[in-house]
Amino acid sequence: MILSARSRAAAVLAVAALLGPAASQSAAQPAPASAEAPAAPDIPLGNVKAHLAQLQSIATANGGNRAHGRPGYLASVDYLKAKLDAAGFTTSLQTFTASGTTGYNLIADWPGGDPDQVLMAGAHLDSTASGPGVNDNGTGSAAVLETALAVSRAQLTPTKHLRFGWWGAEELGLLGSRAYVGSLSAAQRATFAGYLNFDMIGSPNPGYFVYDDDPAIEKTFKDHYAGLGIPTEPDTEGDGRSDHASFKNAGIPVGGLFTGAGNRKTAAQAQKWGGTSGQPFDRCYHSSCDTAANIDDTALDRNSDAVAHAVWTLGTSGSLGLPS
Ligand code: DTR
Ligand code: CA
Ligand code: ZN
Ligand code: ZN
Repeated sequence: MILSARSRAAAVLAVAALLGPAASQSAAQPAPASAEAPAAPDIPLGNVKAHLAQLQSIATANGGNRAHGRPGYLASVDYLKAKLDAAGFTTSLQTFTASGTTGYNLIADWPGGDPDQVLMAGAHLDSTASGPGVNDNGTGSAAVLETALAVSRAQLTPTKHLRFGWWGAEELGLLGSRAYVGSLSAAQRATFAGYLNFDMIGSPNPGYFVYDDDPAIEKTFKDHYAGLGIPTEPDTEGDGRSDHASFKNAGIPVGGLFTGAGNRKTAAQAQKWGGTSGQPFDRCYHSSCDTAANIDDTALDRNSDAVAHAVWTLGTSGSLGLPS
């Protein structure tokens, strides 16, 4: 399938390779709905951190970043794709052109589930040119990867069709996710039950922000955190500033998690979450010091578990309030 030409100020998109249409997945496992939804696994923090260490090494070996159009970006894609292929996912690389340079989205489909109810989880994989981008957004990328690998370890048979995505060129203006959504036909867009976005989920002075968007998705995250006794707040650093906006603009229900970027933690927030008031959630946001040391392990562990919780809960339910 080839994209029809779309004019955009910042990017000319040309899709070279796309995931197959949803219909082609219906021949896979019929995904019997079990009486009780299986419990989500505890995502091992060590596994997530091992992915971050690899992304840091990739940046170090490639001029200190993993930015769009730089070799560290494609090396990051290669690292994830090899893991997903080995775990039994059907992967595809979608190419697009942004700022005159080829960009890449990595898409991974888990065989089975209802092709007319796609639940997608995603994260941008590019950094800025300023640094390795381990919190922004190695954390979201690694948590989504490890959740996908946990789906494989569990050999999950979800009711919904599970798809995972890693976006290129988010830092240039959500360009990879816009290319992906723009490549979908109206019929394909209508198959999406929801899109879950994870961008910066291990900030070193963390907040626990849940996107205030689709109510059913938001409730899934909030209930999870309430059960752990961890207070959450709606995202405060600007709606529409990550890849979920591309999906929301196409009418797809969205949600996600965030631990904060350059904004400063208030005294009230430090009281409820710990950390340092008056300091940024991530003092290394878009800087060379966004390294493997720029992570709060507890926040990363909790949010990685929350990613898996949402994929399991929403992916194995009937509708849970999501449109079917
Ligand atoms: N898109 C981000 C940072 C960011 C700012 N506000 C939000 C809200 C929700 C998620 C992410 C963000 C970046 O990549 O720089
Ligand atoms: Ca865990
Ligand atoms: Zn960023
Ligand atoms: Zn980001």
